[in-house]
Amino acid sequence: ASEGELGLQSAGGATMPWFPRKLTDLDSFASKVLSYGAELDSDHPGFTDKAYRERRKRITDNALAYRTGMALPNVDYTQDEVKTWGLVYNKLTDMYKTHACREHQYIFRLLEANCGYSPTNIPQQRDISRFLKECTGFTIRPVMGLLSSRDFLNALAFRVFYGTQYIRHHSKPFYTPEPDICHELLGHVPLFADPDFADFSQEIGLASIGASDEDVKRLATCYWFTVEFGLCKEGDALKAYGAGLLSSTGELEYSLSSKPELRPFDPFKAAVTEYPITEYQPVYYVAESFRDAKEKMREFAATLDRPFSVRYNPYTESIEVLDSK
Ligand code: HBI
Ligand code: FE
Repeated sequence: ASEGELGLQSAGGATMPWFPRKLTDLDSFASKVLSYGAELDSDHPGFTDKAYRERRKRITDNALAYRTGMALPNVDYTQDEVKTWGLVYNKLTDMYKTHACREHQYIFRLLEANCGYSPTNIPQQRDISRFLKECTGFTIRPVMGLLSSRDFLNALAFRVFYGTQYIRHHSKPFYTPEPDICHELLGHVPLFADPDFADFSQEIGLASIGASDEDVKRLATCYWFTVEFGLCKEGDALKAYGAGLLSSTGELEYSLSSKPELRPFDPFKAAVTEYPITEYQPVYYVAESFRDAKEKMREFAATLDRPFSVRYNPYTESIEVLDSK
């Protein structure tokens, strides 16, 4: 097998995992989905619903056809889809007042004013991406489903977020085993408009570029305990900023109850903490602030085993490799 087939490339005599160098290199990722991809696994509520599967396929075909520079595909959501969205939207936005961090609450109002966020309308990626670009330079692009940790994190180095465009099955409006628009648009999108959070996310992304499989796993675990399930301090109070919490009525309530164990965010510790993926988290990490989390993440990234360092050049929209650390 050639190096290309093995996903390796060489530079300066060293072999490193392949990684995207320019924005258009991300085009190939949309079709590289893991389990809940083209075919749904059997524990998915939509597994036996033929109409749901066909609908989902039509939406993911958009992602398959999308290329950098094209207009982002709009989806004409059905009344039933909007109804599911409305149920989730109303219940979550009610809880945000007391449970969401102030950044999320502040940006959520901007999304209502600028991007069509409302209980009776599902916002479109095109409007969201334009908004995020103006706030922090982040953009969103469509994806067919779950990507590998490496592909997903590598895109964050470019300030690119892969978002699904389909919605969970209507039979279980408050449950989904995979990301869907409720998770992406209500949970993730608001924080990518916050400058410190955007920096933090890109920091994880840059560290993942050309990293070993072990280091990608450590970074994905940090991502899990922050971007997905992070809590943060707000004076004496605790608030949620993780998208997995902000898109789950049940876990959002639970995470701020006295039940789970709380630990101060430390990427060296978080990176090697075991976690369940099908039940509520027994442990949450609490960040002092996004800026503090970013600085800690940078210190952690500097200790990872990589014979080169990288930076993102926003003018050329490409990754530059710097030979020595
Ligand atoms: N893929 N499409 C998509 N969306 C995610 O949120 C996502 C992913 N792949 C991996 C992942 N998240 C994380 O659990 C970490 O492994 C990075
Ligand atoms: Fe997510």
